[in-house]
Amino acid sequence: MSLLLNSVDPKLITLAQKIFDQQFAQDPKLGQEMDERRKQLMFQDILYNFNFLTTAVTLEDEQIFSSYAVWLFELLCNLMKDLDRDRIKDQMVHHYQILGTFSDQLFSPDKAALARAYLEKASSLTEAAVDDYPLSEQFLKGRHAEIRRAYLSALLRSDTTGAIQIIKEAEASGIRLEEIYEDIIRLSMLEVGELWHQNKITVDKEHYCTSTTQMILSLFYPTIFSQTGNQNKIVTCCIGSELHEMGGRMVSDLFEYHGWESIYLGSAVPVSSLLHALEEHKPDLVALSVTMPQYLGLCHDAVQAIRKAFPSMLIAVGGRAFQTSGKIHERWPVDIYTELATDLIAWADEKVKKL
Ligand code: B12
Repeated sequence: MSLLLNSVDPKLITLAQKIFDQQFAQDPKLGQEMDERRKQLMFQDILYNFNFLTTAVTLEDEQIFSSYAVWLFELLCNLMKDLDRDRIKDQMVHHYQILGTFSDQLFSPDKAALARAYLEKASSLTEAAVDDYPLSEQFLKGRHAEIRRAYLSALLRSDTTGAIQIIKEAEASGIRLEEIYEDIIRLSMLEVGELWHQNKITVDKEHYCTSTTQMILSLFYPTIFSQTGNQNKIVTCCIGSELHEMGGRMVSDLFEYHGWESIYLGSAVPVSSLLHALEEHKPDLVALSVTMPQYLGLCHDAVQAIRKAFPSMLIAVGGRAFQTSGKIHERWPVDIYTELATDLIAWADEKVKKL
């Protein structure tokens, strides 16, 4: 988008410069985010915004500016992939606020009020557009779809209090902990991954979603760790340099909730350390979690080493990596693979009872 500056009224250029300067003065982050090229485009966009606002106000057609605001937001999101949609929304809303304070200089008094109303509408539409992008069918359909949508939306707006509230309300409404874990939190994290993969959210937003979700999981610990035990023990860990530890954590938590004693070793556990822990704790079941397919080889090594050292110990494998394989677990000396932690619990409760 380029405007021929020399064809623009010099008064508008002066006004645009004031708005531009004010936005940079009031928002120190902007200086780091905008290189020279972006600054030039932003300046041109201010003039472009004047144009659209003037057309809408003169014709008294609010939609002209509203449609433009949503279009501009999506354009900027595509142009500034390093910035989060939430951040670009903040920039735009801030811009519309400043523009509103200059409306008396752009319009006659009666039209200035109209301009401010249009700018407010543009701000609220831009706010709504932040999480207006296609979500996967798996995410949108099925049990508790509305709650997970609300949860994801709170996360994407960095609304920590709202995210906690949604999960607490789900718990208070009687939804089972297993369903909160698997239907709401697990599927929301899966969608976070999809959005990151499609470049719709930045790495820092994905990290925030993860750390907030981990904090929210910890809110259940007083409940989880106050269940009466059944003498069964499980050791869970992630193999290789695996940093994805929330799946293993959920497996461990849900077993603890079902009365098992759970020992979770966390992420990136070397096989020798795992064997040491198994020697110490002598669990009924060891559950290995793999998310990244490149650690399947190490998981296979771990399975063989466990079989050799503890021939009668039950071994379960799971995690996203197995879903990307051609049922590789069927060729391994493991007792079971399940997709979900809850399926493993149902199997393990029965199996350990019979042993
Ligand atoms: C959060 C996250 C991260 C975080 C993890 C932080 C943490 N503390 O865990 C961080 C930022 C570290 C990360 C890093 C990376 N990530 Co990442 N990450 C994710 C994300 C968004 C969510 C993972 C998660 O927590 N899911 C929620 C849990 C609860 O679900 P789950 O793991 O599936 O577990 C459930 C079941 O699978 C099962 N289960 C799990 N384990 C077991 C075990 C047993 C025995 C059983 C029975 C069941 C079971 O039970 C759980 C509950 O039901 C996923 C998206 C996704 N689709 O999973 C991407 C994702 C896994 N990451 C991906 C990538 C590419 C990476 C990086 C390579 C990015 C990079 N360039 O650096 C690195 C690799 C790091 C490494 N060496 O491991 C890709 C992997 C693609 C691929 N090729 O396979 C994904 C799929 C994103 C995507 N859509 O592209 N990531």
